[in-house]
Amino acid sequence: MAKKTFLSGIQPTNIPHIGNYFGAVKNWVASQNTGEMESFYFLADLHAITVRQDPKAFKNQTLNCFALFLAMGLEPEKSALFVQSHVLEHSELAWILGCYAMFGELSRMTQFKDKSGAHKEGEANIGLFSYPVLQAADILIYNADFVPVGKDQKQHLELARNIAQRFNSAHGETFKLPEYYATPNTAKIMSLSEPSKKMSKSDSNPNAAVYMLDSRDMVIKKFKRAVTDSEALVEYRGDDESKAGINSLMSIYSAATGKGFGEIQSEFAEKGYGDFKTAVGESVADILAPIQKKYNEIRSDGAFLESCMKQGAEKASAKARPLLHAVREKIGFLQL
Ligand code: AQP
Repeated sequence: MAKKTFLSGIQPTNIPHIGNYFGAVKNWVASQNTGEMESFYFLADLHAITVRQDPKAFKNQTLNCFALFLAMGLEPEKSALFVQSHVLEHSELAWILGCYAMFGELSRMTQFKDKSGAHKEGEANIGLFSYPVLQAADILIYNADFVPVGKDQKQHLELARNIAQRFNSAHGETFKLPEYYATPNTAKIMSLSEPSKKMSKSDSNPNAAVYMLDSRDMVIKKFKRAVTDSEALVEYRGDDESKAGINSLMSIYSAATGKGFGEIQSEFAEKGYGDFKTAVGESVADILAPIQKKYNEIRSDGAFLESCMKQGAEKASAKARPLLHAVREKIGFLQL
């Protein structure tokens, strides 16, 4: 039986944080290692230019993120690891699918409404508007079965399904309809300074997120400053908003140590938040240390990085090309 296809991406707009690791990449590595699915993981650099990037810093950041992908355990032999702009089929299919997406449906995307709100009326770029069409192309070009999107992206996945259905009904069965994938045991990691918000790469407060390349001292310091409450009780109460900070720190400690909430509660029953925060910081720094060591080795080997990127782009393109060929044929493009 053919393996199911699993796809996910991340923008190289900043160094990934522990939310990206515990909530996504760690699971990607586990899934890759079972070998049960054919996996595609990419750096979404085309998506990243909806916000103006400094070219030199952008190149450097993309290399950093690719090296980090490898350091976190993704392997080019087991998964297709690539940079989105290296696989030209994404852009071509995005243009085609844009002709099967409706202005009205794109205007209803809440992420566009939120992000375009930061611009003056009429000044949000077209890339921001058609972002979900490119996302549909990313997914449909590999006939992906599963896409592990967060809640904020569910609407985009729905759109990808609608576009696929529209194309299929016009030209006959071409695209598989992708399914939302809820990764089991996924931790949602919250901001350290505003625990009601998710930890985010684009947060302007550097203390809100712990980045994968933060030093041990920095990690411990950030956890010491994390917002909690005045109750001084290490107890998980999921539906109590006043405990959002402690709930989140307990989730992080649990993700880093594998301990359950009950066990954590007992461990810190007689201790204050200071001890608990130090323990969380140390447990996270222990996870980051070997990743950072590997990262430093990989990042300094430019030739190795480039060969891994090429390998990934070829793997991805080999899968995408036949489908794009079929799409071109169905549309009636002349093919050379
Ligand atoms: N805080 C989080 N907790 C758990 N999982 C998370 N992910 C992101 N933040 C958390 C998971 O990481 C993958 C990539 O998500 P992303 O939102 O960083 O993706 P992006 O396309 O790179 O988006 P932005 O807009 O660049 O990020 P932000 O909003 O951080 O500024 C996903 O699997 C996600 O679920």
